[in-house]
Amino acid sequence: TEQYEWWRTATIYQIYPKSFCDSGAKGTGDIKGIISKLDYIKTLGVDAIWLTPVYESPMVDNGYDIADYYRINPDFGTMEDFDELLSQARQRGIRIIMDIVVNHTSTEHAWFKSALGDKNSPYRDYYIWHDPVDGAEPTNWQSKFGGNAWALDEPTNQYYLHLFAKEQADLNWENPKVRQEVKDVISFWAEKGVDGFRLDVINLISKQQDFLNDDVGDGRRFYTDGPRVHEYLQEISEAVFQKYGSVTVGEMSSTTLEHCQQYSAHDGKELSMVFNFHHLKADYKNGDKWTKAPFDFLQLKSIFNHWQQGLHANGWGALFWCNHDQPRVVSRLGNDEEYRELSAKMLATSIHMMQGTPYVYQGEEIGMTNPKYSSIDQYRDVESTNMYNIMVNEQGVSEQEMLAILAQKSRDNSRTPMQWDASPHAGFTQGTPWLEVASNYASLNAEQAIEAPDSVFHYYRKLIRLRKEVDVITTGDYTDLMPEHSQLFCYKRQSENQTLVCINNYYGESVTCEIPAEIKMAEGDYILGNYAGLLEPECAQKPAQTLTLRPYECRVVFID
Ligand code: TEU
Repeated sequence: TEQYEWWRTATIYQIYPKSFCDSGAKGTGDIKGIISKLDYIKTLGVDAIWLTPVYESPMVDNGYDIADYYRINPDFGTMEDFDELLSQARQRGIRIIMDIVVNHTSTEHAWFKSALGDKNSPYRDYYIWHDPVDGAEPTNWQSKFGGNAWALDEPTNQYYLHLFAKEQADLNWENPKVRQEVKDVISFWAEKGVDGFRLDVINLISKQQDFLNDDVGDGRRFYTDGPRVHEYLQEISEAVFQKYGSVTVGEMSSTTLEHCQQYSAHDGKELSMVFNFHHLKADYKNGDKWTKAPFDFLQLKSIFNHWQQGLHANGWGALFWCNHDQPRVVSRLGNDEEYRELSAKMLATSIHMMQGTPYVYQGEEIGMTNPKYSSIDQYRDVESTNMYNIMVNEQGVSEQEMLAILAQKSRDNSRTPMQWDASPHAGFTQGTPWLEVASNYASLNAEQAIEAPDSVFHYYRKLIRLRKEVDVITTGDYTDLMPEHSQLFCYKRQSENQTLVCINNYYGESVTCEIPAEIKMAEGDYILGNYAGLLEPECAQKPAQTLTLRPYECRVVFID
């Protein structure tokens, strides 16, 4: 509906506060640090900031374990700091989107502390408890962070469910009191003037109530896109999101297109848009994250095709490569050395010309890389350290092999401190950073990127601006022109009065291709490219029968 339209031409910037900017010498970022960088964010040209959790939390999972939804974690600052952030952002025309984690709470939350060990607690039924089966866990479901998903409460001899760490207990959404608490929490932040919400693993909130063993999988089929999830979302949306006009993005774990069409339908009854992760599994071996594998390029394209076509006119998706759970895309699908800048620009182009709302994760806009850690002591993430223990100590994977896997797959790859300048610790903190800065910061940092007119940073500014200027990027339909090509990703966007082609070489070797009949370029029709000179009149050559794309080259062009 009309009032929501702003986010269809918007780009959203994700901040992971712990690693963004420390206003002092704590070694961890804070809200004051974010405020000091608002002008930088404004220069980039984004419309909104998605702030990952800043609530009171023991930080077992860096804030995704919330202990109090109504308080700011003192490590990040105070409620006054937060209000100042809201107002400073608003003065610059930047909206704020908060992260809401309501599939689970921290086991340090007052509700859980009351529920634990006491079957008569008024909060017992806020969580999911089951008796042992044959003296052991009620089901064989696996935690996303490794191990069984149930933990024992000895005094009552019942287990509680935790789909993530054992310090993150799943809430019982069957209980209407829980749903009321969720509405109260979100209303509190909406009342403050927050513009929208990112809903953490929101498609996992409704569990099948028979709690069966999973004979063929890890249990996810019993709670992913579960039986009452759409009903719950409609209930929250009607009570809060629609009332406040909030923009919402749901994080959907292992979801399907059909469900996402419903979550993000244009009637606005559930959410504005969805994150799905299928395209980020193109480098999993047999669906397993904890492997080392090259990415499957044809599969990657076919996943994009499926989602771009499926959500066109029937929903709305977020466009992204990076977040705080994913390795850096330039290290993952591009080349983080010789072709770092070219491949960073190409990868950005190939999703920013699609339909949806792009998300840029802090540091992505300067082409930050994985840090290439070589020792387990450098990692902090609960998932990484759990998986290290399980795979090395229980499954006999060699330490060297596991370190190689972590260097590719660990979530800490994207959580290294933001590289601001060439001063010690990349200008992130006056103290010792909580997680080691990547060693390339002297030559890869925001200060340099701002100074260099052809940097990745200025290229992202162009992409963000183009989305606002070129209608077809927001409205056009989508066709893959070369689905079988093993090196090029070339797609067309078409609306009633504009047609645009985006062609990307995903590899470090040049490639010459026949120009598809659809591409009839006139002189000067290029609107974007990552090699110098393409947009100069003398270089905007009318192509002949063939087109040669250099390593990681991309071009965007209007066609007749
Ligand atoms: O992540 C949900 C999720 O399932 C993944 O992205 C997960 O981190 C990945 O599959 C691990 O391999 C969200 C948050 O983004 C993440 O940071 C939290 O740890 C998680 O929920 C629990 O709240």
